[in-house]
Amino acid sequence: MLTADHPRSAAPILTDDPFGREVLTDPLPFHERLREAGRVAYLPQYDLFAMGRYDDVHASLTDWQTFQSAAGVGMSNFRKEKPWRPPSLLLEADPPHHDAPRAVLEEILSPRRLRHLHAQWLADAEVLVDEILDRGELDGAHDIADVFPLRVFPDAVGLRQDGRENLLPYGDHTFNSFGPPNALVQKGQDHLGMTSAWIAAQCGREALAATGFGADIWAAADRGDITHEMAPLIVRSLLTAGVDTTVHGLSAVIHAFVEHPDQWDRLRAQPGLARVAFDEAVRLESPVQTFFRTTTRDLDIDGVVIPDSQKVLLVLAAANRDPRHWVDPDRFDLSRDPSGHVGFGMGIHQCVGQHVARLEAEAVLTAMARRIRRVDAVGPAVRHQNNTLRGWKSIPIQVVPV
Ligand code: OVM
Repeated sequence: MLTADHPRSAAPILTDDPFGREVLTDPLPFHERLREAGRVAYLPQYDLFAMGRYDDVHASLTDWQTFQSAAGVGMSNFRKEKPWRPPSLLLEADPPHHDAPRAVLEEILSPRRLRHLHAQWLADAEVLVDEILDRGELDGAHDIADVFPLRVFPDAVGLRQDGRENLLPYGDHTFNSFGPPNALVQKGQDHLGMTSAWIAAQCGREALAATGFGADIWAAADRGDITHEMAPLIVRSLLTAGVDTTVHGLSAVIHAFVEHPDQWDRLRAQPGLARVAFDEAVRLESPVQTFFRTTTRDLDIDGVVIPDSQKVLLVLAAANRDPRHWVDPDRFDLSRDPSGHVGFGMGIHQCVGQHVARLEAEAVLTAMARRIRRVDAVGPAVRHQNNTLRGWKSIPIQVVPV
C-alpha cells in the first residue's frame, strides 16, 4: 500500500475524485475502495482525509469536539477561506453558538408539533395519486418526488406563492457548493444572485404567513430563545435544506420500489411499513452522500496522523452500505431495521428536519400503497448530478391501479 507524502501522516492514498463525473455517476466502487483502504485514507488531489467505514463515520459525527462544523461542512475551510454566504447558524456552527438555534428549530419541527399536518398531507398525497393514476405513465422523479414536497413544505413554512421555483435551484447550488468549485458549481453561478436575493427576501417576518414554521421561528425570537438577528438565518436553513433533500429521498424510495417489486407487494400488504421503507431507502441511497468536518487537534487513528485543521470527508453513503455493520447491505429490504443509518447524520447535527421528511414520505407512500398495485419501469432512470446529493432526474414508470 502506498503511503501519503504528508509530513506527519501515513495514510493509504486513494486517487479517486469523489466529485468527478465517474464517481458521481457510480459511487459504489469508490465507496468500497475507501472502506477497504483502511479506517482513514488520504486524497492527494484535494489534500483531504476520508472515512467510509460505519464505525469511524459514526464516531466522527458523534465527536463534535474533535470534528468541528464551524469551519464548514464542505471542502472549503472557513478558517482559511471566506464562505460564499453567511454561515448557517445550525449546520456550520459548533456549541455553544449552535445550541439555541438548534433547540428552537428542534422544538418547532418535533413530531408532536407536526401532528396537525398529518391529515392534510395525507389528503394532499391522495390528490397527487389521483392525478398519477389518471396519467398511467409518468416520471416518478419529476411528477412525484419533485412535486409533493413543493406542494406541502412551502405552505407549512408560510411562504408566499410566487417565486417558489427558486427553492430547488438554491438548494441544489448549496449542496453543490459543499464540493470543490467544479463545473457543477459553475453552472449554478448564473442565476445565483437572483435566487439568493429571493431566498433572503423570504426570511423576514413580513414576508412570512402569520402561522407556520417561519412565524414560529420569529415567535421564538420574541420570547428571547434566540435573537431577532438569528431568526432570518434560521428560516434560511429551512429553505436551503428542506426541499431538495426530501425530493431526493422520495426519488430514492420510488426507485427502490421500482427495482424491488416484491417489496412493493409487502408495503401494500402492510402499509404501516411506509416509514421503515423510507428510512431503508435513505440508508441504501444516502440522498446526502457526504459531509466534511474539520479537525480541531492532531489525532492518531491506528498510526495514521490527521493534523489539526484538516478537512475530513465523511462518506455517509459508504457507511450506510458497510458490510462490517449491515447484513447484505446492497439489498432494499423492508424486514431490515435500518435505524442507526447515518443518512440523516448522527450526533448533535443529526437532521433536524427528519420528522418532516418522514411525514412527507409516509403520506406519499401510504396513499400510493392504497391505490397502486404495481409500479413498473418503462425506460431507464436517469441520475441527477450534484456534488453532495444523490438522486434521480428521471424515473419513467407506469402505475397500475389496484
Ligand atoms: C442550512 C443547511 C444547508 C444545507 C444542508 C443542511 C443538511 C443545512 O442552511 O442550515 O443540512
